[in-house]
Order: sequence, then structure tokens, then C-alpha cells
Amino acid sequence: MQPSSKIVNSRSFAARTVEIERAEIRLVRLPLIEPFETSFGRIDSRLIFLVRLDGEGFTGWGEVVAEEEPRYSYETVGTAHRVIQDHLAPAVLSRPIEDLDDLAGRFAQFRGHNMAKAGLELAYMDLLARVEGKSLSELIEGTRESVPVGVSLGIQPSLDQLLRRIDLYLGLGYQRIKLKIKPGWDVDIVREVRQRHPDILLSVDANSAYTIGDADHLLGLDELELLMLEQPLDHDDLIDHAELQSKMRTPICLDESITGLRRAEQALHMESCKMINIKIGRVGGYSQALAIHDLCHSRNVPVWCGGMLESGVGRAHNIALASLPGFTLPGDISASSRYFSKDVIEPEVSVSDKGTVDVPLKPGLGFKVDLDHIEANTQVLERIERNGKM
Ligand code: OSB
Ligand code: MG
Repeated sequence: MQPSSKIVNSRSFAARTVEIERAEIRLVRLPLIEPFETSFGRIDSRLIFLVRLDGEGFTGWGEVVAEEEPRYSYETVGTAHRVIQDHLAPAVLSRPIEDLDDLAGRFAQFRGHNMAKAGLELAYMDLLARVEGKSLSELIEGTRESVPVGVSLGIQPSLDQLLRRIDLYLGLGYQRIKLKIKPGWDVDIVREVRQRHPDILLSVDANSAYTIGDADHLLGLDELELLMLEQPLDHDDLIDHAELQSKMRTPICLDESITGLRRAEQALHMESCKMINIKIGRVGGYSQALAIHDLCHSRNVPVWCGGMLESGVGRAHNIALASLPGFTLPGDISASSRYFSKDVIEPEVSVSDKGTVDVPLKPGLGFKVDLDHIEANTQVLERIERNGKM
């Protein structure tokens, strides 16, 4: 296979150099409207990690999507906090930023910690878009005015409750239903759902709950006409996924396994999957997310925008990303009201009865950040100044 070039981004954001004066980190606790259960376990609230950058008279907002426990990823709110404070924020503040590649290059010297890196890249891109008076979508050359969306439904206490959730979200217009599965809550449940809804776009996400030894069991999904089976096997595996895909008709979509452009190239080369879920946080920011999009688009591999139960800040970035032409499948970009009683942006993200979300046209994120609501729920606040003061 061809090695990828080092510079990953073909877009030239005509970028104006921006000098960042200050980085701010905030941890904000937001309760979830309903608990979210995956094969990893259950959560009732999100500790939202917001990053704010100030410079050139503008403010940019980003979000670190790490969770409190290292389950989906080895990163946590705690590790990201530490890495930003000790290594990434100093790299941002050290000298003016020429463009996205300049920033990504500074981060590339540090191994891993993609979600921490992404949080700062997001804030930089929001700020840059505002400096240039463009929407984020315009800045990254998005082409859609609205994006198709689906909903990801956690494991429910009973089939009955699952069926009721599905009816609710189909009634609201969502274009695709994704079910979390795990051993004991899989083929039989999905078959029941399929029988009641023969024609909907239906997918499942195992979050690495199986091994290749479960291949025969997973083949039971093949008759259920699923849009995809997301991340059935190990989080860092490509080889077993390739073996499973060779046996399965259902397209495998990788989430956890795709940590950057190089892994995406390898997964396509090995035919470990037929689709990719792009999460800006998991891949380390816009630079990698754009490059993976461009790769997949050039090879006609469908991609879609994943979610991490983000607040409106992260969600607004996801909407911008999903406006790129290769995002042909509905994203995990649900309405704010599906997650939180009150989001941190205004207006909140809403889903039309056709199951779409409008791409904002205003500069930057295109939403107003609700500082009062954020202040009222902030548990930790830290500022890092360019001159080294904390
Ligand atoms: O695997 O896609 C996942 C949430 C947290 C961590 C991992 C995942 C998810 C979701 C929810 O599926 C997507 C969303 O609605 O934000
Ligand atoms: Mg997933």
C-alpha cells in the first residue's frame, strides 16, 4: 500500500496567522435526561470538558469528548486535563499559529491523547472561522445545507421499553435507529425490532463486546438487513475485523479502531470494514478528520459523523464536519433535547421532522455559547496565559 504523505490536509484555509492570548479549561456537569447504557456500562451525567481560546479579539470554543472513566478510550477527563495543561496549551501559546497544519504539527510530537488534542483544534478552528467571518462549514468547504441524522439508543431494561423508544424517535423524524448491543442483548432483540420495522435504516453498535470466536453468533445478524454492524471486535484490532467482514454480508463499520488517517488507510487496505464512523475527538482533531473524509470520499467508502454525547459545543463542530460531501449516512447527531434538559448553546440543536439538522451559516460554530448556564454548572475553571501566568 502507498504510505500517506505527512501533510494530511489538502485544504488551504487561506489562514490568517492568529495569536492566542489565553486558553481556558472548564469542567461542567450536565445531567443526562435518561441514563445511557452500552456494553461498557451505564452513565447518568456527562462531565463536559470545554476549551476556550482567546486571541485577535475573538473567542473560539472546543470540547474534549473524553469520558470520566477509560472505557471507550484510554483517555479520561483527568488525563486530558493534565496533558492540555502541561503540554498542549503551552504548544498553542508558544507562538502565533499559521494554520491548522502548523497546530497539528505541534501536537504530533506528543504521542496519543487524541481527544485532548482535538479539543484545542476545535477551539482554534472556531476562532479562525470567526476571524475570517465564515461559518465552520464554509471554512472546511462543507457542501450541505442540512445533514441527515439518526439516534443511538442505549441498552434498555426490556424489549418493550426499547420498542417504545424506537417509536418515539421515529415519530420525531430520525432517519436511522442505532441499537447498542452486547452478548445477551443482540440477535434476538434486533430480530424483534426488525420484524416490527421492516423498512427502517437500522444499525447496531457493539463497542468491542465480542471476539472472533463469536463469528458464528454474529452471522445471525446477516438476515436482518442492517445498515451496518459497528465495532464488534477489539478496539485496536484490524485483523480479526477483516476475517469477520470476509464472512459477513452486513457491512462492518469501524469506530474505536480508527484512530487516525494511517489506521483508516490500513483498514481499507485490509478490508476490515466497509464504512467508517468519524469522530473528531477520537482521531485527534479536524486535520485528521478531514483527511480521513477525503480518503474515504475518493474511494467511495461511506462515512458518517459519530457522537460522544457531546454538549452543544462539540455537537456544533460535528454538524460542520457532517456538511462535507462524503458524509452520506445519517450521523449520531441528535437534538440537544435528546441528551440534556438544557444545552450550553443557543438556540439548541433541533432535528426537523424529516430527520435533518440545519448547518448554521453564522460565523464560527454558528451558535451562541450560553455563558451564564455554563458558569452556573462549572466545577473546575483554569486559565493559562501566554506569558506563563496561570
Ligand atoms: O460508540 O458511538 C459510540 C456514546 C459515547 C461513547 C461511544 C459511543 C456513543 C454513542 C452515542 O453511540 C452517540 C451520540 O448520540 O452522541
Ligand atoms: Mg460506536
